Amino acid sequence: MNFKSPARILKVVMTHSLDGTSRETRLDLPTRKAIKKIEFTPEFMGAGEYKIEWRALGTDGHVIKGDFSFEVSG
Ligand SMILES: [Cu+2]
Repeated sequence: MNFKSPARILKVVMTHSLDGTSRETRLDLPTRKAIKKIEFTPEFMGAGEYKIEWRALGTDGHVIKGDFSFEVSG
């Protein structure tokens, strides 16, 4: 994940869905510092849909959030 300006990550949740079953995993944060780039290597759960939801605190004090999804076919 990349940010235009430094942000402090507060929370990242990965939801894995397959055949109507979903499992949420809260990812461990690699740092508590304000950063512009952060990398995660979450546990691979095989085929299905993955949704990553994140929340961060910008240097201006505003909370920013977003999400993205991808699918693994198999
Ligand atoms: Cu702001």
